[in-house]
Amino acid sequence: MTPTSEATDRVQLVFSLFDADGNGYLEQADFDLMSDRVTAAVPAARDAVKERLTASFGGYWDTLRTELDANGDGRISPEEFTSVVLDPQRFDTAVDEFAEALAAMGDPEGDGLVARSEFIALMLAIGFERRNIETLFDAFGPDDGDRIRAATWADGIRDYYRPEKSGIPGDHLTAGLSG
Ligand SMILES: [Ca+2]
Ligand SMILES: [Ca+2]
Repeated sequence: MTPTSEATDRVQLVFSLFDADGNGYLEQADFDLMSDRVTAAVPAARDAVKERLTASFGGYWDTLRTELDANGDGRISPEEFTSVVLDPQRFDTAVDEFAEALAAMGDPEGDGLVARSEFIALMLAIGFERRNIETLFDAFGPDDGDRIRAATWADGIRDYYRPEKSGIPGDHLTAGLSG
């Protein structure tokens, strides 16, 4: 399958953000940094929800290392990472758990809804641009109380990684980026 250019842009953005220490490779340390940052973004979230998100970051990293580290140096280069969009089913389980765990962090009351403030806090912690985060939230169709369904967000995260998709809400996150 040839990924859409939008899918390639989305995945390149993920690489640049998940390279939390900016050394050009994905490593365990990046996921530890990212995990600490994102779980701190919603202090009201229950410990079990934070622990689930921490575990999902760990599972995500384990999957990347197992599936993508072609040269076995314990880190993922940008070239190795491009396989994410070429063979997405290998990552479905990790992405699915990450999507559910992140959306749950945005719903500290457990009512199935995510308020704009929590959504922005979590997405800023991951490293997305604030303007694009706001546009994405609007694209998810917030209700009169300015909340979206947690399930809508989780679906949006899964779509973000789909190589065949273009014109999805998640494409707002790559707006204004070059390359
Ligand atoms: Ca790194
Ligand atoms: Ca490698």
